[in-house]
Amino acid sequence: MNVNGSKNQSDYIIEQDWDRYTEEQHDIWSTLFERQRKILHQRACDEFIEGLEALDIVEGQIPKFERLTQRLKKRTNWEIVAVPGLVPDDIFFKLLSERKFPSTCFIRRRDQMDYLQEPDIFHDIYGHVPLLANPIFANYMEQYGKGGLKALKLGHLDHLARLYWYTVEFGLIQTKKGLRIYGSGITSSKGESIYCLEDQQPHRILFDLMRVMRTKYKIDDFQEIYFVINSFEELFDATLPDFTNYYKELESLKDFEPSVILKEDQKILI
Ligand code: HBI
Ligand code: FE
Repeated sequence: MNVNGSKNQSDYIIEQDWDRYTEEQHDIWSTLFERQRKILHQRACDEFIEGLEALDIVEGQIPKFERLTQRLKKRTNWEIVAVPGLVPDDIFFKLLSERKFPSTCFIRRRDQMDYLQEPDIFHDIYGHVPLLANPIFANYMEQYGKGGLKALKLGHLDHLARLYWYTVEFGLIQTKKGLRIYGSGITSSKGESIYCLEDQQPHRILFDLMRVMRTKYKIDDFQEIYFVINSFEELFDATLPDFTNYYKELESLKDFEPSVILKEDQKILI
């Protein structure tokens, strides 16, 4: 705590305490990893698979944050810091803006293999960290952190949070090999990894920044709409400008339900 009694970044950072993981917990990691390996082959984008390999995130055991940080530092100058759970928005954005990714340490129980609402180490490390080894995506995440701090000051966090949701968490990408997954909420979920690419139900539309920021989302079910980018460069470039004017414009525009499709939406066919 500082002199004003408010909390600092360091109040939320803990030790991973890797030696305390039990055999059962390493086993749960292995089960989740192996399940996703089979599904994500041909479904996740190449950058995700390359990131897993480059960072040596493997099936055998829960990764050690220290080793991940060593490897990430060399590639993109990111590091992993351990946190107990969700951290307040200002702390979360400050960490990202400093190229520090906050990861939870605990792993879900066996009766929670298919779904849990809060992030655990499988979601945070397996889902998020591989793309931090990609230089462009790594820069996007830092830029998002800086944008987050600005959005908080301007009172537009709700709009910016949708960008994170529909890209970092649930994004799809067009590649030469076809439509692929890059969002961590998908790559860490067995059911949604298949649903997002193969089910006829959800809408898949071309990424458009203002459209994304106007679209509400559901946190407790598969998504009803996915936004598709053409490249990480395109995503980075689209979100590079100062958002102040976008936020002004958004104040007079209405939000969309995730189930709604507009005539100007560019549908991506599967
Ligand atoms: N904390 N540990 C953690 N992980 C998150 O993804 C996270 C958070 N705090 C806030 C937050 N996300 C959201 O505000 C952003 O998704 C916008
Ligand atoms: Fe996440």
